[in-house]
Amino acid sequence: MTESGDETVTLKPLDPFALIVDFRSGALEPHTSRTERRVSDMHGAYADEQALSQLVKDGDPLVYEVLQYDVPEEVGQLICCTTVLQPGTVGDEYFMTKGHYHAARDTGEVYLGLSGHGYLLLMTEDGGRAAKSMGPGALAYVPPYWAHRTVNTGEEPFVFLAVYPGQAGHDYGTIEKTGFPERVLRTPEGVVLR
Ligand code: M6P
Ligand code: ZN
Repeated sequence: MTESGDETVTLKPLDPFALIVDFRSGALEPHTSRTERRVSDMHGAYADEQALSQLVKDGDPLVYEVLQYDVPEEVGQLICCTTVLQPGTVGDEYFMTKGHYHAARDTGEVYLGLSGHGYLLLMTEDGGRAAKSMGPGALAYVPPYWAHRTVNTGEEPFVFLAVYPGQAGHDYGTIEKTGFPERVLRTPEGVVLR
């Protein structure tokens, strides 16, 4: 227990741990949670809602999964997880994560590319925007206040590690309303950000 002024912060004891990350597959062992998102979980995210409905009818493929060894969602903790984003498109738009702001806006995040290729799209509520190319070894910094979404532009799974503060939380609602300024499209000329 630590005391600072009037505030008392209690951290639950947590033993040190070491996990094994398979850079190619994104497997994290052991993990205590696995979140999967299928095409049917992505309504509203892609421009081509008709293509999305067709994909749902055709078997509702997996878009991505997040593997995590859970720690308390508290100040002082760091959450570590791997994301495995499958290759594919909805219409001409590459598979991507939902994307989120942190509920606690003043928290950042670090992404490390492990395998495959894609983009990290970022934006702020006051009009900031950025896109970072991601591949094996790319270390991307998401500053506080920046929403973030990843996109797989390759032919194999795009796998990355994320580390972020325990209290961050996920705000998906704001993205559902505003979307991201850029869409990442498969075109005959190659990958286009539009
Ligand atoms: C990264 C982290 C996670 C996030 C995941 C999938 O691993 O940022 O916090 O859950 O990507 O992204 P989203 O939650 O936007 O679907
Ligand atoms: Zn985040």
